[in-house]
Amino acid sequence: MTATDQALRDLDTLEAEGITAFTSAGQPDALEAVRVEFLGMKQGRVKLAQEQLKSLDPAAKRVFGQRFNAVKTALEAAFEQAKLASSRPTQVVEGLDVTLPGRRSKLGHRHPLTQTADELIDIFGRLGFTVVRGPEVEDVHHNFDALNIPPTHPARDPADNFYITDRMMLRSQTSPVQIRVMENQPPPVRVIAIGRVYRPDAVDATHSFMFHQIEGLMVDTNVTMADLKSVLRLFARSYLGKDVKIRFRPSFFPFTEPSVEVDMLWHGGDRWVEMGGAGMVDPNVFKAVGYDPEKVTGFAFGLGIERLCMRRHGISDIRLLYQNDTRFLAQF
Ligand code: FA5
Repeated sequence: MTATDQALRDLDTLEAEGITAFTSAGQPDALEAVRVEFLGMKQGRVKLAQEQLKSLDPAAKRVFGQRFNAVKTALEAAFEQAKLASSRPTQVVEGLDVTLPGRRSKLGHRHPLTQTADELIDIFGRLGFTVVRGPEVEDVHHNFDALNIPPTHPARDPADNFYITDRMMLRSQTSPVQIRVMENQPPPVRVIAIGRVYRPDAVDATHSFMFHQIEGLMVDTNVTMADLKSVLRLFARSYLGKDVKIRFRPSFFPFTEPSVEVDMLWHGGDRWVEMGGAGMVDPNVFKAVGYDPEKVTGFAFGLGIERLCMRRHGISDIRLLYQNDTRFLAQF
């Protein structure tokens, strides 16, 4: 390697080390020390490199001189830039202390009613029920007629329902989904339907004008009332705990015969609250959907989801579920 080559290499090293030193200097004191080391007038490394020029022959001088000037300019620029950066304050915004720890943003989660619905789907899924859906804006035929509820029945009173037209309404129960399923598939059937229902009920601790129901329907050969009771007991124990007490009361629904109402012992243990209605599918309903009541039997049930959720979590008032108060919702 010639002396010129060596001198050019030294210039490369000088440039690389100088730029690194300027960029990492940081504080003004350190930067000044780096400036003296590289750009100092007397003993600076740039000055010393310039001294080398003198000993080179004219041809080498031209090559070395050009490169030397470039290195010197680069280092001066690096110094100016570092000086600017070091004089910039690190905490510029008034009233903002950037050294304080950050504020954690709150993570949302599923509403307790959605959690309840998901758990019910899970429990009934293990019992072999699949999920189906039906419309919330329903026709009177599916909400009443096909369910064996005659035109004169008090349940159809306009004061007790949200009619949209003579033929259409907001469904008052999830039972019309039973009809829609049976119209579209032959037996056997084992389904649940979850969704909103609407009734102009007076609002109190256990009643709302919009609430959710879970409907269950099982149709096969030889389905009995004993199957209905076991499924509902199994479900109640799974969702509300092994020591939950439920009772069946004889009742009447036009679309089941016999019919029962199912109560659960409320939290606190001092009163029974109705959880839902159930029964054996009435032969007239089977006829309306084209099933042969001589060949199949089935049970159906419809439970109030809000009340199940309230019993499970010890919630005393249904309105709490609809107020969207995050202090309440954050507990679930
Ligand atoms: C029915 O709606 C029947 N369709 C249930 C049924 C299905 C019977 C299949 C037989 C076969 P009922 O009106 O009782 O039944 O309502 C069922 C449940 O919904 C009640 O037990 C209660 O838990 C809940 N529920 C009724 N009204 C309200 C309300 N206004 N607010 C909150 N929950 C209610």
